[in-house]
Amino acid sequence: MRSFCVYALLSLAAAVCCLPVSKVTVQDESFAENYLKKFFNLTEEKGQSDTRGISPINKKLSEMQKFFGLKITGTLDTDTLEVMKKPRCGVPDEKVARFATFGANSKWNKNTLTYRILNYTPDMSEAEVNDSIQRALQVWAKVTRLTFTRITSGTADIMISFGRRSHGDNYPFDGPGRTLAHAFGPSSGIGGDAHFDDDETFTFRSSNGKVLFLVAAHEFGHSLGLSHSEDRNALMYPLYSYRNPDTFVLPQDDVRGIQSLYGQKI
Ligand SMILES: *[C@@H]1O[C@H](CO)[C@@H](O)[C@H](O)[C@H]1NC(C)=O
Ligand SMILES: *[C@@H]1O[C@H](CO)[C@@H](O)[C@H](O)[C@H]1NC(C)=O
Ligand SMILES: [Ca+2]
Ligand SMILES: [Ca+2]
Ligand SMILES: [Zn+2]
Ligand SMILES: [Zn+2]
Repeated sequence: MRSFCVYALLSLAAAVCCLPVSKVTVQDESFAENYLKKFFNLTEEKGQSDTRGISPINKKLSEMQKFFGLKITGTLDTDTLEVMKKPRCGVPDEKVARFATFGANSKWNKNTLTYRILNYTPDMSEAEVNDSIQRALQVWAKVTRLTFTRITSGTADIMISFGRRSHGDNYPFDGPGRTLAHAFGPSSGIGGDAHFDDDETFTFRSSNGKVLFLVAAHEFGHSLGLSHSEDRNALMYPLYSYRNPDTFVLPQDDVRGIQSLYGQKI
């Protein structure tokens, strides 16, 4: 009897240790489908597989895995799911989808732009928000001839606001986590505007929350016409990562990108 118990315990332990650490659930699958629709222009999830049996979802999963430097399996594995759940920018990663939805012009045809802060987040003081936004724009002004002038009434090129869920465009935010902000490429109207998800906690320089300066500097890259970079050190990489805002220097990949649009500072 005693030996049977030990055996039963051992085999139970073996069964537990051999289960996958985390398993892809049905909810994960529909989450992944929405992610691919939002960021990689997945349009027909139930579409025809091609002659090699590859469905539109498998194809988009491979594209996404390639973009993020993951192992290209074309299936929803746990590494892929993990990247999908990371905090990120709301602008699509795939070029076609990005240009159709977030502004078609590649650049402003003027070097003097205006910005206006329409409202404030309760997470930080007004002075901290003003300062974060101003420094985020200077990141781009430092390496080009672009200048940014703040206005406090009327319509600016870059209208900056904080909002939750549905906030007046066709791209509602998603509550706490995942999407942090989005911005529209150069054009009139909503073009150039940057929106921040106020279900996030924004900070001045603490790593305990999302540093507004870093999120804003990334979004203003879009406001000026840049798209996402696959270079994981670039500011224009779509996933958020903390960097010390006091010692921040614009990475080379971003300098090259913005100077290809607006030239160098002279
Ligand atoms: C998305 O992909 C489809 C093909 O699946 C293509 O016809 C369409 O132009 C793309 N849509 C956008 C918004 O880029
Ligand atoms: C922040 O900037 C606004 C103008 O956008 C200004 O009215 C306000 O006084 C500033 N707040 C602080 C605390 O500096
Ligand atoms: Ca605008
Ligand atoms: Ca969010
Ligand atoms: Zn972005
Ligand atoms: Zn928005």
